[in-house]
Amino acid sequence: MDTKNNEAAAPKQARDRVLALLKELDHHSRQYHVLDSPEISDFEYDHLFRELVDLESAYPELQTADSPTQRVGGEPAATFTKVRHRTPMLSLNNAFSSDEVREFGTRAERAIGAVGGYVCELKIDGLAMSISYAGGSYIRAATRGNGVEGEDVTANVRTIRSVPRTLERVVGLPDELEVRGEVYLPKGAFAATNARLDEAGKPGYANPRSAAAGAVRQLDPSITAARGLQTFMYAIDPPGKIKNQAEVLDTLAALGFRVNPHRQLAGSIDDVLAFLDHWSERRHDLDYDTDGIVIKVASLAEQAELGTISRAPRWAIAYKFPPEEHETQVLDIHVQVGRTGAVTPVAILEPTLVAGSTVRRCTLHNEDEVARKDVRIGDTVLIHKAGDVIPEIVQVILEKRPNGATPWQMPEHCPACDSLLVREQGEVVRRCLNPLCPAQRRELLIHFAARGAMNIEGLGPAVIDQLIDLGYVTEPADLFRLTAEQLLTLEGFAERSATKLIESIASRRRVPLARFINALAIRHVGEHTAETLAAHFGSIDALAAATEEDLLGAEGIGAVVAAHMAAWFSSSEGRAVLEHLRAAGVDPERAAGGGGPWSGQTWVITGSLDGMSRADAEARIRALGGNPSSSVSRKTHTVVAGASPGSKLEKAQRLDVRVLDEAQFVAELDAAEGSR
Ligand code: 1X8
Repeated sequence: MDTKNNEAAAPKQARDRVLALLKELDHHSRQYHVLDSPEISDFEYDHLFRELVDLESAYPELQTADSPTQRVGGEPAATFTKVRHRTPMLSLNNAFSSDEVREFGTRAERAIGAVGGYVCELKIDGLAMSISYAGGSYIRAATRGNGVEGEDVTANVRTIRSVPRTLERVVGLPDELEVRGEVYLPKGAFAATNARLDEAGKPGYANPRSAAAGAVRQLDPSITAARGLQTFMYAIDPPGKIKNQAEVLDTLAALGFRVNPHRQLAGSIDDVLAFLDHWSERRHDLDYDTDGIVIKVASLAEQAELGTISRAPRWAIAYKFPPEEHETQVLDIHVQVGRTGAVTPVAILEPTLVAGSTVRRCTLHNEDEVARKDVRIGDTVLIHKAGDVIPEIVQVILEKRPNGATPWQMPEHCPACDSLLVREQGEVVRRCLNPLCPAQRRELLIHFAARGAMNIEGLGPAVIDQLIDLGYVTEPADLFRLTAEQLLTLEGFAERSATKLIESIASRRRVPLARFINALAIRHVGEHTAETLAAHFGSIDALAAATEEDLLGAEGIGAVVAAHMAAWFSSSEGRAVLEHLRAAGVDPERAAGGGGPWSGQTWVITGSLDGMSRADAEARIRALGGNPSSSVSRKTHTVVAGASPGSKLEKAQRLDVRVLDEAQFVAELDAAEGSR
């Protein structure tokens, strides 16, 4: 830092603080922008940043050229090619209160005399992206990176359905242009991504933003494609004849982009504040995370007049919603035994309203996590919801810790059956390995009856608990032997409801194979994996007879899942469960995959086909027992390369997978269909 000319001007305290802030911000900026794993909230980061801005403006001699206030964001990661943006992608100054929003308006008005109006838009908590078009065709996509240079993610962004490959014609726009906006993951897709990762035994993402960053940064575009990314675009560069921001949004929509419908033209700052108030309350109702409101001077001419200072425009500001963090108390820490025996500590909380719903408990994941956060019974803690969905303890408020609170310890024995809990090497969870453990049996039965599994209507946890307590049911097969007389002894059952439940159970003797496989609750096998296995093996007998090697031959089944499956089907408990179900008359439907001449084969179509639609081609593959897929791997049976095939063809060639052109494909289809 060059401070030698002004040694005396800034007090040592300020100088030390600036140094500390630079170091801290640099670290967090790298965690966020480069590594996609932030350690502090955006809100905390913004506050540190703001403190630095304030110190630098009070003591300009403390400002250095490499201060984060002088640039925009972090460095791009090394694996993607760098791309220079046509004009820098700016970042926005933040406002944390309505007073600061008013000050923004006052400053703008003072600078140019009068402001004609503002446009308010939701600030999407995603990844800023710049997408280039030439002659109406998609050319390139780049992340924001450091604002000047980003990463080339053309192949990945091409997979996002709401990004048009060709633009609708709009008069008055130049031939070459960049559009800008956010790429994000809807809350539902975030939950699905984490469920799949969990199923595969991999750690999930902390929030939709990092999940979106992870999806955009995949080296294999077919993984990106499967994650369900979405976009909202909000800027055009250069804007051609467009006069104001409302017109920018309308033009983007006319070009074929997805544009957020929630926007407000505001004549005055008071109107702006009404919009902020409205969305502070309503933002949790949306299917995506929004962390604030972007307020822009509407007229592009006024924007140009206001200009940009170093890193941010003077014509826009981001109002940040206060973080939804709440204090509550840890009343107790329970340990919960899951259906696979995994034991999870759960904090029982003083009920608290967070992000639109009441939180009463939250998972502490595992004993290491409890130790890392040092959560103790009686502690006051700060909680929030990751991705607005999953409640989490952010931190313990140590000043409020009661005297005598002791570190929490994981019990040595299962709380339900008292058998010794085992932590296997390399695992973070302890497990109860007793197959007869009542807690596991209960979870297993609940899972068996649940919506994604056998889907037995009217058979929820409360009924299952009573059935277990009364000794009517210990394993899934027992459900199919229940009588109406037995049900009448349960709380809340009458003649009609008892008959209805018996009928609803009986109707589930025949279910699609994938449901049945999922219902067995084998470790690492969830809905998605069950679908794959059903399509590949076709029948429960084929699956039960499969060796570990056979299992590895199914698309997307890795070594861990294959090992667990094989072990389950050869264990005496697993066999007993199956045999008893069979004896009770449960007979899952055969999956289409088992039948035809192409059963067990995975086919991938890339590029476009002349003679038929992709949907028709996939339907014909399926009808022959094959499994159409969107991603190429070593296990792919054949890749069909249509016109202008993508990277999947290259990958097929690299992996030595069989490739057919359209004519060969049609010939094989015809031959196989004839042979049926
Ligand atoms: C960032 C964002 C902007 C908008 C929405 N979401 C964001 N994350 C918008 O203008 N609608 S503008 C922006 C930026 O300029 N850095």
